[in-house]
Amino acid sequence: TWKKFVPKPFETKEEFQKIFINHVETTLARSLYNCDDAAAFEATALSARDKLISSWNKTQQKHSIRDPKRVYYLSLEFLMGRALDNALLNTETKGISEEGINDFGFRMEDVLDQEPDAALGNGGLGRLAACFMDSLTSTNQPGWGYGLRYQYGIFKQKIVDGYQVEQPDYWLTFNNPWEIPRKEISVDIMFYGYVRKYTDEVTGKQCKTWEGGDLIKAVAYDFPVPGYGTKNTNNLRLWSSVPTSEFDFQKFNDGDYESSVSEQQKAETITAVLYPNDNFYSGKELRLKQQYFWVTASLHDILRRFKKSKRPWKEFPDQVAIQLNDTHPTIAIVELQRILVDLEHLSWDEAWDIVTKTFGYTNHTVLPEALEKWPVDLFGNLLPRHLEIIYDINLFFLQKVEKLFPNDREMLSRVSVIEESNPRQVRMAYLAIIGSHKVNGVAELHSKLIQTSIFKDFVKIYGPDKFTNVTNGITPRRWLNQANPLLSKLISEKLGGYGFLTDLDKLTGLKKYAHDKEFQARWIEIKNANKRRLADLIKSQTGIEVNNEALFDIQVKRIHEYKRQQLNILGVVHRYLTLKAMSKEERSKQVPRVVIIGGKSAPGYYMAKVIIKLVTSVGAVVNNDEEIGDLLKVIFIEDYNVSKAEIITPASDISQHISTAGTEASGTSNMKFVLNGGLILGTVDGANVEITREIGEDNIFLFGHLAEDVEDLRHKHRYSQFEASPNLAKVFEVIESGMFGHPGIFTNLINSIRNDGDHYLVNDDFQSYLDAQDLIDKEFVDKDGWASKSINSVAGMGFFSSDRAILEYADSIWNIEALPVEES
Ligand code: 26W
Repeated sequence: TWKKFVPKPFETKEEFQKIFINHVETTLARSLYNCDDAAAFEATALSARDKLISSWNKTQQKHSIRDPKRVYYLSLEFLMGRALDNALLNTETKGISEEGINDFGFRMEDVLDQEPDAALGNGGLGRLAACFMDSLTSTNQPGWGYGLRYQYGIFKQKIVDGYQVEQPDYWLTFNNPWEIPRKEISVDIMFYGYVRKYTDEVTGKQCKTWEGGDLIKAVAYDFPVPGYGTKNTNNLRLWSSVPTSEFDFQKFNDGDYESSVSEQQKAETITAVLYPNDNFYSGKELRLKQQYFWVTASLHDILRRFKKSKRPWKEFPDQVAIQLNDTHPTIAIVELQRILVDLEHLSWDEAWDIVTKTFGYTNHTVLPEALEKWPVDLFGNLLPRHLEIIYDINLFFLQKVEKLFPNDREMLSRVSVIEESNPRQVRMAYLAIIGSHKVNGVAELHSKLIQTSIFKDFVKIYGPDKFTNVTNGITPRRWLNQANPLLSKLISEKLGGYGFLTDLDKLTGLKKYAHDKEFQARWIEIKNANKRRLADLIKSQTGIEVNNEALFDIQVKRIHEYKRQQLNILGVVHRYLTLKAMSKEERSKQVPRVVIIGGKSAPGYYMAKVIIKLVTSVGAVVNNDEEIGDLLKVIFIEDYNVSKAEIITPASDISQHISTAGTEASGTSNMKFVLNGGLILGTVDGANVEITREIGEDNIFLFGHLAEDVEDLRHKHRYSQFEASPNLAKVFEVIESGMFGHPGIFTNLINSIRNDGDHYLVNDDFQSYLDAQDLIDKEFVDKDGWASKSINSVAGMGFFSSDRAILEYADSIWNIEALPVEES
C-alpha cells in the first residue's frame, strides 16, 4: 500500500544516518566526501525538519478536525535565534544525531555553529515572542504566531575604533532549511486609494467601500515550532511581500515597460528590513505599511480558516483569540471592524462586539518616547477608510465617556484616540485598549504602574477588571537545557529526570542540597566550566585573556539610557581609581573582576553610542594597565545576540539589571541569569521585584531609589543645584582630564547627568550602587555561602517559566484549552 513509501521520521542513529545521507546526496546533490560543516548543518537540519513536518502535519490535522478555539499571537518581532540545537533537544534526538554525524567525522558543535541566527527582533519583546512560541507548543496550546519575514534582521554590530558600526544582516544568503514557502497562500493588500459611498441595492442601506489603491501581494512562509515532551508542532507564519502579477497595462502600452516593472519591484521593500529601534517610536510611513501589510494578511488567513467552519459571525470570538504584542498590530482592530461592516455587512454594534471580544493587548513599555502615535494625515493618506473607522470608534467611545463623566471636558480630551496636537495624531495605545477585552502589563510593578499612570483614566472608565498582569517568563528548554547542558544534567540527577523542563516548579527540590558540600562543589565546577566557555569566546573575539577565578560581572541588553549602562561604566571607573589608590599589599587582597558589557544601540541613538564609546575607552586603558593586571578587565562583547546569550548567560557570577526604578517593564534576561545560577545586582524594578519575592531577599543585591520616589527626584532636579555625589564627582574629573581619551567625546553624556536634569537618576543612585558592589565583593569571597545562595535562587525560579505565563494567558485572556496530539 502507499503507506510503505512514506519515510518514517528517524528514531535511531542508523535511521538518522540514512536520512542524512539521503539529504546530502539528493537534496544537496553532494557526496559525503564533498560535505563540509555547512552542508552537514543543512543535511542535519533537513533531517530534523522532516521529523518536525510529520508532527506538524498531525497537529494541524487534529486541529482541523476538532476545530478548537485557537490563539493567534501577532508580533512584529520574533527573535528566534538558531533552530537546530533547539529542534534536536526538543525532539530528544540530539544524542543519536550527534553520534550519527560523529561517525561521519563531524563535530556537533561546529555543525551547529554554521547556522545564522534568525534575528527578526530587537530585544525583549521579540525574544519574549520566541519563548512564547516554544511554550505554546510545549503546553499543547492550539496557537499560531504571525509576523513578517524580514530579509534583513537586526543589524550586525562591529566595533571600529571603539564605536558601534552597523552592518546589514542578510540572513537568507544560503537556503533556509526551516522555512516552508507557501506560494499558494497569498493575500493581496491595498494601500492608498479612496472611499466610495453607495447604496446597497438589496437593503437600501448607505454603505462605504475602499478602492482604487495600489496592490501588493503577501506570501506565506511557515516555520515549524517544536515543543518539548510533546508530539505537537505549532506554526509560525511569516509574510513576505512580492509584486502582484497585475501589470500597469497603460504604461506597458505606452512603451514604458521598464518603469511599470520597477514600480512593481518596490513591493519587495515592505518586508526588506526590521526597524532597529527598541523602545523608541519614529513615525515612518514604511513602518506603518509593514504593520498594515502583516496584520491584514494575518487576519485574512484567520478569517478564511474560520469561514470553513460555516459558523455564524457571532461565534467568531468563541473560535478565535488574537493577542496584540504591544501596539504594533493595533490596526488589526480597525481592519476586522472594516471587514465585518463594509464587506460582511454586519451592523456596527454587532461587529464591534465581536472585535472587542476577540482582541487582547499587552503593553511592554511606559516610556513616553516609545508610545506609537501616527500623524492623522499620513494615516489617512495610506489607509483612508481605516481613519474614518477610527473616528467613528472614537466618537462612540467619547459618547460613552461623556455619559459616565458628564461635564468633564478635560477627561474627553485626555482619553480621545485623536490627540489634538499639531499635527494631530492617532494614539495607538488608546485604540488598543478600547478595542480589546483585556489589557495586561508584563510584571506586577509594571501592571500597577500603567494602571495608575498612562492608562489611569481608562481604569476609571472601564473599571479595574479589564486590566490585569501576566508576568513574563522564559523557556527553560532554551535557557537552561540548551544553554547550560551541564547544569541541566546535574539538576536532572538530583530531581530524578528532566521533568523540571516542563514543570519548572520542581526546581524547589534543589533546596535541600543548598548546603550539601559535595553538591556545592559540583555546582561551582559547572559555573567554572561555563566561565571558561565564555572566556574562550572573549579570547577569540578580543584577544584578551581573562582570569577564570575573577568575579564575572555581566550586563548584556540593548544599550539605553534608562537601562543605565552609564551607571555601570562610571562605577567601573570608580573601581579603577580605588584600585590605583591602593598599596600593592592592599591591592593583593581585592577580588579580581571581569566586567562584561554587551548590546546594540539603535543606529540613530547618539547618547547610547557615546556610552559604548566610553565602555570601550575605559577598557582600552584599564586592560593595558600592568599595575592592575587581572584585578580588573573591562570587556565589550561585540554583536550581542541570542546565540551569544546562550554562552554568556550561564557564565555570570553577577549580572546587572539596574534600570531607573519604574522604567523597565519586566526584563527577561534577569530571569535567564538567575535560572543559570548567577546572582543579580539590581534596582527595585520590573520583574526584579518578583524574583526577589520568589528567591528571597538574601539572595539578591538590590539598591537605589524606588519607583515611587522618581517623580519627586526629577522635580527636585529641575529646581535645585546639582550636587554630585563625591565619588561621582571624582569619576567625572578623571574623564574630563582625558584619562580615557579626548574628553570632548563624553561631554554630552556627563552633561546629561550634571546639567540637564539627570533624568535617569544616575547621581541619585550612584553611592547606593557602589555600596551594593562592595557588599558583592565581600560576599563573593565566601565560596560556599555564594554557592548556597546560587542554589537557593535556582530552586525558586519555577514561577518564571514561560509555560506558566502562557497558561495564565490561556486561562484568563484567551479562554483556550490544550489539545495534545497523542502518539499514533
Ligand atoms: C515603536 C518602537 C518600539 C519598538 C519596540 C517601541 C517599543 C518596543 C518594545 C515594546 C520595547 C520592548 O522590547 N520592551 C520590552 O519588553 C520586554 C518583554 O515584555 C520587557 O521584558 C522589557 O522590560 C521591555 O523593555
